[in-house]
Amino acid sequence: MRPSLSAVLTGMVALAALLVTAPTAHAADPPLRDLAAAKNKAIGTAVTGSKLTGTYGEITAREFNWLTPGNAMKWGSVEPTRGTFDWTEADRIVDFAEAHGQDVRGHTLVWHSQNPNWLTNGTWPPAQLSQLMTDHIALEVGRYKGRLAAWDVVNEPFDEDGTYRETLWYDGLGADYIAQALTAARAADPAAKLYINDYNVEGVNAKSTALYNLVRDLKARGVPIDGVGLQAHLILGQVPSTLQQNIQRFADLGLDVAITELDIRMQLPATAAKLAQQRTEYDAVVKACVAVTRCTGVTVWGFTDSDSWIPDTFPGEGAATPYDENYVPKPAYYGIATGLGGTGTTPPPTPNGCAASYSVANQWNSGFTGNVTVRCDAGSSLSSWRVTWTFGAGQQVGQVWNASCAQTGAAVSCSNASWNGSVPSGGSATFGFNGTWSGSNPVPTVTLG
Ligand code: 9MR
Repeated sequence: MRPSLSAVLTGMVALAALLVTAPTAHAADPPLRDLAAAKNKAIGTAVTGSKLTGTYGEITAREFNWLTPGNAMKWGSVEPTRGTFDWTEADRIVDFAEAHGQDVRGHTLVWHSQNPNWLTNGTWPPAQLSQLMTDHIALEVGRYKGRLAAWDVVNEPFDEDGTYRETLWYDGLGADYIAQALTAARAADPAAKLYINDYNVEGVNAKSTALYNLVRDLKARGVPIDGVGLQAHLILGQVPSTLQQNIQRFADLGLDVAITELDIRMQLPATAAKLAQQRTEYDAVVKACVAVTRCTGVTVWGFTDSDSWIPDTFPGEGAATPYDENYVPKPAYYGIATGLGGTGTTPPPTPNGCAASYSVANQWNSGFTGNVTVRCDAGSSLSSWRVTWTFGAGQQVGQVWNASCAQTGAAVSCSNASWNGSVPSGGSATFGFNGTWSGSNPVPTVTLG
């Protein structure tokens, strides 16, 4: 019997769908640090020393070849009381890095912020201020002599218009504090690369041109300066188009350039479209560095949204880093991988083989749609699952699909539906719900149990 026309068409559509969705074979990507090493680049992250255990420690060790202490080496952290030092956190980070074959970027010696009160509130004649600064540098750089690859010696010396920022240092010592600090750092550790680090200097603009003129003049005068740090605290949709050109002009001065504090923040909720755009932008920033030989690498300012400064500083914004609060890699992670020459198709291992992640897919006046995905690595699987979390701001789960959920107070517990309890090796299951919120709608930490 001849098949009917409609049966033929149905068959053709099914075949076409098969051709389109058939999985393509991709070479697996190694961890980011291996991709970076193959390009002779650094891939770094800011870290909190006290968190370097468990999953946080595993990811830090596996994915990164450079670490920057986010706060641990700042003056206010190491000498909270004059003459009384606390090196615990800083030592922990340096020890961890050495144990895992990672370089450390010291951050930071001379800054206007996060200084101890005794220093900020004191009245210091210029000679004494200069002595305090150079003694501090000699002590801290000397303590880690031979162990740190680079130092952000001076942090954020400029205002947006390219004039010097009026700080304790500038007001007391004039612009010469910068040369004094660099000279003291070189004396304390001749092997460490010395940087000036600032933000909003990623593109060509008044501030980056002031930085350019400064380092050019320092070099001409023989003041020790090895590189500039472009912090790169960026906003989604606003990656400067002149980034690579700007990196190149510093490189052409004979200086190294590092992207030192990359994050790309967005208005919450983080929708799939925004996260996809963020992936493209992470890829573009990394590629701009890879394209310039003297760009040494890229450091992200915290690798997980649970360890990012953004939500506290910019209420309503966040999702700025490559991993979510549950240590599940976001599209941005794959953007870094492709930026470093990887395929961007290989999920990195998940802690314990399987994990759950939560995202707000959509949000309006008083409602939102949440999505939760349970994912297993190759070699791990589940026959049933339960995901729990605690809402932080009075949110309430309403209609649920592809799971059944119960909420008691702030505590939510969701179990698989009859048809999606089994998560195969390398596979995933997703469920969703509509909820209500008011005031704020923070993403909770979810647990797979
Ligand atoms: O990540 C740091 C955060 O934990 C601190 O609260 C904050 C205080 O200013 O400093 C953050 O790190 C800054 C870095 O040292 C210099 N560039 C800007 C970073 C974000 O503020």
